[in-house]
Amino acid sequence: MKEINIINFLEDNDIKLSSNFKLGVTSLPSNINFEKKISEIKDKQLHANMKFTFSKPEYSGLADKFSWAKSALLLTYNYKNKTQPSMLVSPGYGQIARFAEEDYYLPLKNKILEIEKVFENLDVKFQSFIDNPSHYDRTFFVSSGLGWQGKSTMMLTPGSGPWQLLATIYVDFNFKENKNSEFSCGECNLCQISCPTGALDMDYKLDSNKCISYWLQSPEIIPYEIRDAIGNKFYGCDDCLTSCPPGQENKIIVTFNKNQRVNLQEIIESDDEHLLEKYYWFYIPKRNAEFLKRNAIIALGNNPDNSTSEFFRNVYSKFSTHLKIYTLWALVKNNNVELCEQLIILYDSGNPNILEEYEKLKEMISLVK
Ligand code: B12
Ligand code: SF4
Ligand code: SF4
Repeated sequence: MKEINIINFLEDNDIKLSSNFKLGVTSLPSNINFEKKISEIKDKQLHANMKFTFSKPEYSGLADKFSWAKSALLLTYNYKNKTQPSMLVSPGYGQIARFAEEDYYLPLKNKILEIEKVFENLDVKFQSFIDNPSHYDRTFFVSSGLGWQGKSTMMLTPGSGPWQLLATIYVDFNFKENKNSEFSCGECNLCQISCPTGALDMDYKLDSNKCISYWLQSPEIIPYEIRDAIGNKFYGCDDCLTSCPPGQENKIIVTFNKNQRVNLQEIIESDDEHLLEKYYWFYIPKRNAEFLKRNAIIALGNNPDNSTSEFFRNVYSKFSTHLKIYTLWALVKNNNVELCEQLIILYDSGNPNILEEYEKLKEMISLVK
């Protein structure tokens, strides 16, 4: 059967792809199956017990899911502008990773909807996936010629590097396949050196147990050494992306993007509903705003300003035990053991969880005293 070029097909159907979008095609069946690799990560416990694609690797990792599908389209959205974020965040402020500075999945979803409409009108069967637990989004990236997988595990394209989000459409239509690209990381290992926790010490494998991006989305209690490594990060981590040379080919202008900086005291004092609405596109465990406030307390502990201790003194009594635990850590971290002890005596001398935490903190206190 005659194969159609996807770009011509979209043009004929009045769909324009701006330069932020790239599109690759893999013919199906493809014989690609990532089940083994995803299971290997899971078996070695590198997935930190996350569910997502790890729940059913035999399905999420399978490229040939649908017997009716003849092609898989991989659409990518480059969310990087011609500017680089500055790492210099003022005291009292936290950082949001670039993929989450606004809802960048929205332009991708809208473009997918536009393409779906064309298939609908032509009565062609399709199935799309974007950041869906049932589908490993990186499946067709290499086979459709868009680039390669880096040692950071990120999918990279010359020019946009890792700064891209991925979506897939399975379709019952024969499109002309793209060729595999022949790029690689070569001898580079800058992402591995830049990762503050050593989460990328094994080439091409991420140990999520050490990944800051994972911990800032986790409902578990964050270990002390990870809290230290989080620095001023409030949501997401970009250290293995900012260091990646293929993402730096544009002229770099260091600038502040206002959407990337957050006033941490404001976050901590915000109304829960307001926070959930403001950051509706964030992955927040159980949609509980408490976890965003936890992240903000850690970032403030690592990046305090002159008013931080006084602020914690004023808000402490209103906090849940969970947030108090992080606040006490933040005070000890900033050498304010006296205030830490005062607050416990004042409000929590009968709270076994706080007393237990204080025992652990004493080890830290012996180091800072
Ligand atoms: C779970 C998840 C996470 C977890 C785990 C990430 C991970 N690397 O697995 C956490 C919370 C840590 C995370 C963090 C981030 N994520 Co995330 N995440 C996902 C999700 C939901 C599933 C990923 C998955 O299935 N992992 C399973 C493991 C097994 O896959 P893998 O790491 O790619 O492993 C492969 C390699 O190890 C490879 N391999 C093994 N040995 C070898 C050897 C060689 C030589 C080679 C070449 C390969 C290789 O085989 C494995 C299987 O293919 C996807 C969305 C989706 N539904 O797919 C988004 C996704 C991967 N995340 C994305 C983003 C943007 C991020 C962050 C950048 C966000 C941020 N700034 O904080 C970070 C990046 C961290 C990093 N270095 O990966 C994008 C990545 C886009 C891209 N360009 O690759 C995705 C695809 C979402 C999307 N739709 O765009 N994420
Ligand atoms: S996201 Fe941050 S912590 Fe995770 S692997 Fe990349 S640099 Fe390391
Ligand atoms: S920083 Fe270097 S090694 Fe890491 S993903 Fe980018 S090119 Fe590959």
